[in-house]
Amino acid sequence: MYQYLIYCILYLSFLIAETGTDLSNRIIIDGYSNDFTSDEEVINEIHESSSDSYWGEYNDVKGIKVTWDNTFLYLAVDACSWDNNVMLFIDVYDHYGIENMSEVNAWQRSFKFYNINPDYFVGTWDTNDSPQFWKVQEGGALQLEWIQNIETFSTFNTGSIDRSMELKIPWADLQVNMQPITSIKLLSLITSGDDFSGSPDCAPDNLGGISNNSSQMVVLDNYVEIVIDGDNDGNPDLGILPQERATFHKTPPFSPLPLLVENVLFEDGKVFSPSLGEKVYFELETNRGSEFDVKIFNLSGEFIDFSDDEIQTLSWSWDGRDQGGEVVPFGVYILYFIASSGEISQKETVVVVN
Ligand SMILES: [Ca+2]
Ligand SMILES: [Ca+2]
Ligand SMILES: [Ca+2]
Ligand SMILES: [Ca+2]
Repeated sequence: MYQYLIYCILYLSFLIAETGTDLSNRIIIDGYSNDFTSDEEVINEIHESSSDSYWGEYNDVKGIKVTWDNTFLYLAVDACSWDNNVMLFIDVYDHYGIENMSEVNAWQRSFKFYNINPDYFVGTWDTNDSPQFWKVQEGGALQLEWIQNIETFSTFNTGSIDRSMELKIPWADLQVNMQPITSIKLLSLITSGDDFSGSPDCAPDNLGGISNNSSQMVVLDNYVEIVIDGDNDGNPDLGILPQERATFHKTPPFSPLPLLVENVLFEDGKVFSPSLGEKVYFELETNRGSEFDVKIFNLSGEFIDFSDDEIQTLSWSWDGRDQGGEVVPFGVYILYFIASSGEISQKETVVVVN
C-alpha cells in the first residue's frame, strides 16, 4: 500500500514537473524537447502560430520551454529550419545588453532590440547539432564572446517538423559579479546564415510585425519574462511551475501595429530667430515605442545638422545653426524624422527669421 502511494507521488511529481533540486535525469539535452512538460511551455500554440512565418512553415518558430533546478537553467526552442538559423536571446540584467545586432562582432543581423537588451544568445543552423552560446561583454552592447563549455544540442534537419534546440546553462555562467538573477526575458527567432539578414518569424511576436523583405531591419520589442527568484532569497525558486511564472511585454496573439507618426508638436510655433538666441522645440507622438533621428536640411536638400535631444523622449530642439555653429540664412528648413528601425520617416518644416 505504502509502496503504491510512493509510486503515485513519484508519478505525480513527474507529471506536475515543478522546478526541483536536480532535474538533470529528466531533462536531457538531445535536441528533442518532449522531456519538458506542458507546465514548462512559456510560449506554445496559444501564443505563437506555426504558420506565421514569411518564409513558410519550414522556417518557423513555434515555442519556448523553460525549467530549472538548483544548478542549471534548461531551455528549449521548438522550430523548423530549412537552411536557416534559429536563435534564442536571453536578457538577465536590465542595465546593459545588445541593442543593435547589426553592430556586434559576430552573428551580425538586422535586428534592433527595444524593451529588451539581451545579455546572451544561443544560435544554431540547419543540420548543425552544436548550437553556439554567446555572451555580450559585461556592461556592454557590442562585444560578443563565444562561451564554449555550455551543453547545447539541436536537431533541425532540412525542414523536419517538430525539432528543437536545447541547452542547459549553469546559473553561475549567467550571473555577473554574483548579482542574483530575479527574472529572465526570452525571445526566439528564425534568421538566415547571411550577415545583415532580418527575420521572418519571432516568438513572441513583435509589436510592429515583420517585413517580407529579408534584409529589412526588424524591431524586436516583445518578450516572455519568467520570474526565477520570486521570494528574493538569492536562489532560483524550487517547487514551482515555470508556466505560472511567465508574463509578456504584450501577450500574444495580437495584430501587428505598424509604426505611425501621430503628431508633431511645435510648442512655441515653427518660426524662430536664431540670431536673437531662439530655438525651435518639437515633440513627436507615435503609436508605439521607437527611436527617431532628426536631420535638418535646407530647401536645396543640403544636410545642415542633427537636432539636439531634449530630456523627454522623442523631444528635440534646434538652435538654427549648422554643424559649424554658424546661424543659417533665413528661410524654410526641413526636419526629417527617421525611425531608427527604418520603418517610417516624416518631414516637417520650420522657418528661420532674422
Ligand atoms: Ca531533450
Ligand atoms: Ca511561428
Ligand atoms: Ca540586458
Ligand atoms: Ca511569430
